[in-house]
Amino acid sequence: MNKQISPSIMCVAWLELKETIKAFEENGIEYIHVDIMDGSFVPNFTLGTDFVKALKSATNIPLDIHMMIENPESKLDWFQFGEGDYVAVHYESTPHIHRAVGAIKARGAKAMVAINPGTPICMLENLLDDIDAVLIMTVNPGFAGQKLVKATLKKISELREYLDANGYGHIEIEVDGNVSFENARLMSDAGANIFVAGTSSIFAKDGNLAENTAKLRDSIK
Ligand code: S6P
Ligand code: MG
Repeated sequence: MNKQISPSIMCVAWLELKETIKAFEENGIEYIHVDIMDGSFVPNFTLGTDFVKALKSATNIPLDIHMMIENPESKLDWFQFGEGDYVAVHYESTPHIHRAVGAIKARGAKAMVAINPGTPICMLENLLDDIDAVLIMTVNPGFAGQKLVKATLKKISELREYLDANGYGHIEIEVDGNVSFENARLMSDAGANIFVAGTSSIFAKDGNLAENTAKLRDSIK
């Protein structure tokens, strides 16, 4: 499967947003990961509807919108997205996860279901016919700059094996949280193919964006 990079835009130096988006384009970045938090499903607030709208008009890079909000199915309409974009909803965020997935697909976007480190992969079983990707959270959602929850590496390989063995080989696996250059290699070997890149890789202080992107691509090849 194609290995793709999805930088987490909440980690950007805000006053350099425009230049950073230009650098994403110059470096062939595949998605822009946009964290939406509601202060309830996760203990933080971040980006919202107007920011998504502004990003959509600033670049043709598809968005990878990570909804960390309660009952996303009732709020998806507030956000601008469509064909080519990914939208991830958390299994734990609603009793109506299947309805949320349907609402994303009805808009022509690709549906991803996210699971927290403590949620087992078996919870995805009855959603597999309807989704395009699974987002394995490799930290507890809410903040950038956290440490990898090691047990999630096993979840990636078990999920990849299960998908391939059961006719779901087309379903992509995204990983999010402490995707450092070292961890990205382990995640890639385990079967992940979309990598959310934040403070531990693409925005790391010791290199510029082009250098860090090249280093990350080398880790996941
Ligand atoms: C966390 C959020 C993530 C972070 C990303 C940051 O709740 O969903 O997308 O922004 O993980 O990357 P790093 O390398 O700082 O962990
Ligand atoms: Mg995220």
